[in-house]
Amino acid sequence: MTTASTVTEYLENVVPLWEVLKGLIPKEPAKLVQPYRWNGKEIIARLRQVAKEIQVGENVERRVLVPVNPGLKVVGLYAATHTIYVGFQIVLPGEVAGAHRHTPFAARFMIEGKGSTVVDGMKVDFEESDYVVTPRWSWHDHTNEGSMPAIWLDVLDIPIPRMLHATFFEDYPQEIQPVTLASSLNVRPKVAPSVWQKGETPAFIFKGREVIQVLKEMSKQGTDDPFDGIALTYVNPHTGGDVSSTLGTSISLLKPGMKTRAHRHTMSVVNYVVRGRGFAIIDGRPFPWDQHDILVVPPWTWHEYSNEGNEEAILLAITDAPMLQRLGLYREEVHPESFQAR
Ligand code: GTQ
Repeated sequence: MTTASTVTEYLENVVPLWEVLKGLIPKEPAKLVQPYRWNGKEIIARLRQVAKEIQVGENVERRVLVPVNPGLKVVGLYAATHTIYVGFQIVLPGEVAGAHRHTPFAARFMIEGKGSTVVDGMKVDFEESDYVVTPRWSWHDHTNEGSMPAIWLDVLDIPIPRMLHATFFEDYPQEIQPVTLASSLNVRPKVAPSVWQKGETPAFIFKGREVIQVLKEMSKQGTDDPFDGIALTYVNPHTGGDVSSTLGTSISLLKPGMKTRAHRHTMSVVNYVVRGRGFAIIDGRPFPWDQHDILVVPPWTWHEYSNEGNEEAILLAITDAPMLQRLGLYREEVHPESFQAR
């Protein structure tokens, strides 16, 4: 048999295509990412302990515990999926997480307490269930002026600039930035500070209270999506588009007893359970979930959700749909049996 080593024995760094084509272009996506669930309560409990032992400072840029997909360990990628990074961050009252900037895009969903982040001079205060978007390459530092620890979920597209060899990072010359922009500017959907820079919009925030209120109103009207329950997508108020060029975010409500239909898509999904408990079936495997848990749906993997509790369940969903759509690589498929199952 002819092997790569004989055909190209004397040619360094050359392969015969016919021996590698099936691996290069498989019939369906070859996936490293595994379906997985992390126990959020456990991670948060550990984070609280760690906060007593480890100070934020020069050697600890950010105090964050990072869910790592077991399938990505082999490639040394510390992220939940091949495109989406999430992390549980804690900032204690009076603490400062110093200013820096990086090409990965970031957003933060507050789990508990109150915090502030200054993004390119704009101070954004955020509290439980608020979602703050920090565009790429914008200076940001975090503080906690409250009396309780602030715990939030960081969402970054770290793997994407990494894959594209476009990762840059820079420390701000001082520990924190001066506040130069009124924070109220970023919550009005129709006006933006006239300082669009670097092709990115300023920071913006979604108030959890308002978003959850809309979900509840929709739930009364019965406008359910068969795959996502009652779902809302976060929209960049300055552009009307996705929250970033790579990652999108939506939030959905599942009524008690509600069960979604199975489907699959090329986007991967990281869910954060805002409240409630339920059950997911991902790739035929059962994944019970509870408040604060993180769930991963790998690309092109059948999945469905059900609410097993007596209360409404609310799930935040981070996806890489905006990137796949921009690249013309978004696909989805409904499971053939998912309609008969009802
Ligand atoms: O808060 O700036 O979870 O730079 C990872 C990298 C948080 C942050 C993370 C970061 C940050």
